[in-house]
Amino acid sequence: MSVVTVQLGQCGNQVGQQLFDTLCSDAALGHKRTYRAASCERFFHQTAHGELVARAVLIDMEPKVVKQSLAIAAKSGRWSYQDASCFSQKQGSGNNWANGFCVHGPRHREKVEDLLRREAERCDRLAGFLALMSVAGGTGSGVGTYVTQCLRDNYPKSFTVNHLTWPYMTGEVIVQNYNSVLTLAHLYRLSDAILVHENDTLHRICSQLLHIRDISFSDINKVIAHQLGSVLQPALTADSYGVSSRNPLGELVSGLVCHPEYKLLSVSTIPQMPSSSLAYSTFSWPLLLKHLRQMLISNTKMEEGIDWQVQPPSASERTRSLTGSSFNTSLANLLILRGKDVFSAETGDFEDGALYTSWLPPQEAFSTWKSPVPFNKYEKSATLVSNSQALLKALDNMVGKAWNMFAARAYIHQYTKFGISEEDFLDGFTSLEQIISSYDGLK
Ligand SMILES: Nc1nc2c(ncn2[C@@H]2O[C@H](COP(=O)(O)OP(=O)(O)OP(=O)(O)O)[C@@H](O)[C@H]2O)c(=O)[nH]1
Ligand SMILES: [Mg+2]
Repeated sequence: MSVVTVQLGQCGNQVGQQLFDTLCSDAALGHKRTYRAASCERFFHQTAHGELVARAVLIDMEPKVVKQSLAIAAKSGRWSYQDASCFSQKQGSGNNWANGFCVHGPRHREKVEDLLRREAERCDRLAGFLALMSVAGGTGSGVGTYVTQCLRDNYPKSFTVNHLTWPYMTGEVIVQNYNSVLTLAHLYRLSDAILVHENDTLHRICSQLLHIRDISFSDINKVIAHQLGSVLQPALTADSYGVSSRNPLGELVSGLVCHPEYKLLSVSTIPQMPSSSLAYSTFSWPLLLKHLRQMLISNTKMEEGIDWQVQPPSASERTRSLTGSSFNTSLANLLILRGKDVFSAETGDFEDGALYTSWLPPQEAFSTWKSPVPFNKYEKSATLVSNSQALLKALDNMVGKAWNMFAARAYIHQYTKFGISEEDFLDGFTSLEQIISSYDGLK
């Protein structure tokens, strides 16, 4: 089945371009023809001359980044975008969600829907839509939310998954927390699942694990693409005798989002290291999985600095609700393993009931996908997609800062002038407070 990717705004377009590049080069490395064919069917269509064209729609309100994405893809010589699948205008949304959602979105609805329809019709079997965007700017967040609403209206039976890049906490955009609150509150009603990468975490991975000095968005986007690619490339949904996953978005949603109140998914991958070190490193499944499990329960988002003190609560501590404050309780986890000897990897430690909320049995809460094909030059790699309390602190922080600004009535007029009222803000705060309290209450 095929996924239509929708790239929105600067961040969405830059992340998307890197994602397709990673998917394409990984599929070319994969020795198995079936893997390559399945990956291509999922993310590319082929021209009569056999050239790979991304199944993507590129949207931005300013022309520069879309143009750059087209040029970089064409220059790769391995794949390209279709010019006719792009939509851009002359001026961005000025970091204003309301401008994107209330003005640009509705104004260009027809044209954008037409592009989406054409791309969907090009798929023999449509798995769903993957929308890529940042939450801090105006186009990705505002137009992105509007487009997600259009997808929901026009394709009610297809899966829609949003990938969101969260801004640096210290932030470049003064109103980033307003834009984030409005995006998240709306997407929670529209999207099937919300995958999140935080720029702060990605930055730390680049500096501490990949040893990059002058970190650029391109470096950061490679990390996102690596992690997302390791989720989305073909895999078997059970053991060696299992079936090949057909719909990565559908299976992601059904495995991880069992309740509409819990849709926030975080991603961690292990190992991650400079490509020059890969040839000299060997990994063992037990060690990789031991580290990944501890990263999960201690909510350490990368291998460096794992807190080994954090342990799951005992049965009696759970009954007395004595979960340590640093213990990260999960609702559901999906573990994706790729590479050598993958079917010998023992994943039982992730089925420990103490990791999960008491209202879901661990057999329901935990799933694995496996592929013997090494991913993106890593002999072995493990990625965990987790519906857990991992994003709770960052979300609470974001909402708190937005609330403080709102209480001071700062910049509100910039939103009301495009049609977003104070009531709309209050509705957003109420929904997110509810989500925070639900995740906080996971025991
Ligand atoms: N990871 C990552 N973050 C990015 C990238 N480009 C921008 N950002 C982040 O995205 C936020 C700004 O949003 P943009 O995507 O630039 O904004 P936009 O959607 O183009 O909206 P307008 O420019 O307001 O029309 C900030 O938090 C940036 O840190 C990128 O390529 N990668
Ligand atoms: Mg922009």
